[in-house]
Amino acid sequence: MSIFTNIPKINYEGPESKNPFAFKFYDADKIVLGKPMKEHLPFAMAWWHNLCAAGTDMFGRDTADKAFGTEKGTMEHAKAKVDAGFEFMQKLGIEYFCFHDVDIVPESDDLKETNRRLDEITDYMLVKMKETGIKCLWGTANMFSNPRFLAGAGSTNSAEVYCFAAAQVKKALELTVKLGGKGYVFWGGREGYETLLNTDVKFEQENIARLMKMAVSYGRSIGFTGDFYIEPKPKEPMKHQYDFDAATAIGFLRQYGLDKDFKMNIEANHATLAGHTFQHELRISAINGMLGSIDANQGDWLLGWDTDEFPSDVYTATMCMYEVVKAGGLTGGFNFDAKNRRPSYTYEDMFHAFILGMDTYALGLINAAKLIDDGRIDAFIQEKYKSFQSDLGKKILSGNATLEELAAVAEKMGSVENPCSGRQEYLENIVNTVLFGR
Ligand code: XUL
Ligand code: CO
Repeated sequence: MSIFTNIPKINYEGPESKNPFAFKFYDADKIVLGKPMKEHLPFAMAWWHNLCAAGTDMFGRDTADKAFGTEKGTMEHAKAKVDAGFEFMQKLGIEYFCFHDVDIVPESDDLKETNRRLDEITDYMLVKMKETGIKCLWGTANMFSNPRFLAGAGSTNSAEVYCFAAAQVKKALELTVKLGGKGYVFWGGREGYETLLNTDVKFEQENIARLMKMAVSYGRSIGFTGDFYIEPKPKEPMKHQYDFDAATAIGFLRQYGLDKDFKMNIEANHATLAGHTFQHELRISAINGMLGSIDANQGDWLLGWDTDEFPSDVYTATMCMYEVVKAGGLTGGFNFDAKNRRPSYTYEDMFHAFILGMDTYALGLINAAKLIDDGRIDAFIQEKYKSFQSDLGKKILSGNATLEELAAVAEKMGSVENPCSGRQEYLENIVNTVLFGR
């Protein structure tokens, strides 16, 4: 049975089109920088926002109908979500989805029953995946919604609660392997603290690392060959979350010997909450060989929380794609961890949102390709650091110079000026010209 009966298959019609149910920029098979757009942009649907979230916030209840003709909280509803999700992805040409365990079934009071439901629903999902060719990008365990995790999952004070975290990770890994997922995500929703008065930070961080180590060893033992990801976020729900940003998470992974198995899943809105640009987080991950996957959304500069909006900011998407292309692409993909605004409550709005996100990233890719082809930004950076190509520069880069030697060079010169202007405005002009010039 079709859910989205009034909505046609979404095709590319080009920027002149006024059809709201068409892509204006995302042209899946169009070749950009040597490969089709769809290969640069493996898009994914987030099960939780698209099929579960219905608009409830701290001030009011659901506005959207995500019952899909069934009663919520039942396995019939879980199956209706699968039907709706696959129809939705097919209509948009989305090839991947991401899920938490509790997105796909109603959680029971008994773990064994929840796991049985998970087996049942993933059997059904596998049938749909075979029928449609749609794949799993990554799976994860929700270790933040259930009250047992009020003081953390890997970071909990209770050894018994820790066992439930372990059980959920174990099951979610099995499901990810069953569905052929490329990645497995840890987002530490309750892994942090409200006050140091009641928190042993060292103890908690070591226990998170232990849980991750167990996950790696179990995952590899059941045939999971993909990447594990940490998804950094500085705050919300906790006042301070341990995976504050990419640099912090990378340091943590190295400290505990997890860096060979893990990469970053960078979310745009989390970057801005950390006081960074999205591009910064991508660059820090890329230069450390840890740019894995992206949660493609955006926040609001006026609001201090995670608004999870669909991406519309073309400058940001351009700089994102600039980083991704330069890093040689992602091992993961672009997961729209984004939700419709609460007043946009219809099925049509769900499609407008994805068309917006996909077109924004297509524009980002087209623009990034233009900036790279233009070459002036790269040329400027080459020029800026060229003094390190001199004999003196090469000596410093070799790591064999001493402070005494370099101080002697400086003393001989007496004074110095930096010969190269930063030229920020010149470069920003180039970006605008490349984006908007004909
Ligand atoms: C929360 C968030 C999560 C993760 C998966 O801010 O981004 O949805 O992506 O747990
Ligand atoms: Co996310």
